[in-house]
Amino acid sequence: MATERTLSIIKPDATRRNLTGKINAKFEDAGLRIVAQKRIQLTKAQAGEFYAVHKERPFYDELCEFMASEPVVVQVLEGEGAIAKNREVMGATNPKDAAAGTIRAEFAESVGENSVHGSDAADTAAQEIAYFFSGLELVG
Ligand code: IDP
Repeated sequence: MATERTLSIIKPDATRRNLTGKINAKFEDAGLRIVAQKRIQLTKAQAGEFYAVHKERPFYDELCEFMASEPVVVQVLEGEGAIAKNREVMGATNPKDAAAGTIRAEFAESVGENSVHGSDAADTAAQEIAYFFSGLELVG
């Protein structure tokens, strides 16, 4: 399997509860390398642009408010099959459905406040990484 990069976000419910280190340990234990990382405060407009694909969904406004409510940690994870591996480590969107040991099973508070975002495919990973990071910030 090829080495890939994927975009991860540690969401406000997790940064608020000081869970960044515990979540990063899950990534590293799964063989994912954190090759770029920064803590930022999104505006609601920036959150809306990032999640534009969901703009027709009923939870869009709530999601954008939440993502702008407190700082997030945006990061690039690298590894063999990193996109699928990260989705596996994250667990299902709704923590009630997430497998034991996954980030969302252990830390998520609800289907909306579910601690992490991870890109779902190679094209979205490339777009999402470019949304937050310049080439100079990606040191490999
Ligand atoms: P994913 O994050 O597991 O890829 P998506 O379906 O792409 O899940 O949804 C994006 C984000 O939108 C979720 O992670 C969650 O924060 C939020 N979301 C999804 N479904 C709901 C819902 O039914 N109510 C509130 N927020 C939701």
